Amino acid sequence: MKDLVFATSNKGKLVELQGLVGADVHVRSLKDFPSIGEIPETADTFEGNAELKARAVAKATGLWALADDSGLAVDALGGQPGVYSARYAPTDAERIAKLLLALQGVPDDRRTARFVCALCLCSPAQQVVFTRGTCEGRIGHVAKGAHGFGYDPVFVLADGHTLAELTHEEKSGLSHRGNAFRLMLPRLRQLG
Ligand code: ITT
Repeated sequence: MKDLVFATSNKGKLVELQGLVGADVHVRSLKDFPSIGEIPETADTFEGNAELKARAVAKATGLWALADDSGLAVDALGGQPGVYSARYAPTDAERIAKLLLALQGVPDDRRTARFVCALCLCSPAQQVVFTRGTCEGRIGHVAKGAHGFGYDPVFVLADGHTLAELTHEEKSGLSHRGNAFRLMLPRLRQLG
């Protein structure tokens, strides 16, 4: 069985990705490699940041590394918070409050948004491949639901439910991370 390190310290992402991989790959996380520490996300694209993280972790561990960079692009805010989604405010609750305030008075038909996820897989020899997944929706007016993480409670799908009202399995079936991951799966099954 191959070892794969998920280059993330976000527990919500790890839970989602672990559920997607299945039994063929032995998944480790950055918790198994505490000496690696925080990897600065200095790029201005999702792919650029995913690559920085995947390369750093593959280099430090000598193992295959998979990293995601993801975020929320809100049309009425010109695509913000985008790659700055994690840094938009200090906590999930404050990020949601800031987003709802920024969209105050914006009608439903102009609250369209999408989650974007870039995945980068890096080999022990530093070869990289990328996939990208998206998930379309709009920003609601109040937080709803207790599952998921981040902006999930205000991200409303076409059927009116928020992502936070879905189970892990339901979310993975349609999420940006799930979509990017499914595109990466054939490559993960052939880790050499
Ligand atoms: P790592 O860099 O350690 O992976 P992070 O939280 O800093 O963790 P990102 O830089 O990729 O991750 O930031 C993505 C942010 O976008 C994340 O913190 C959430 O606020 C938001 N986000 C991404 N995917 C999400 C999802 O599936 N549901 C809700 N919010 C999400």
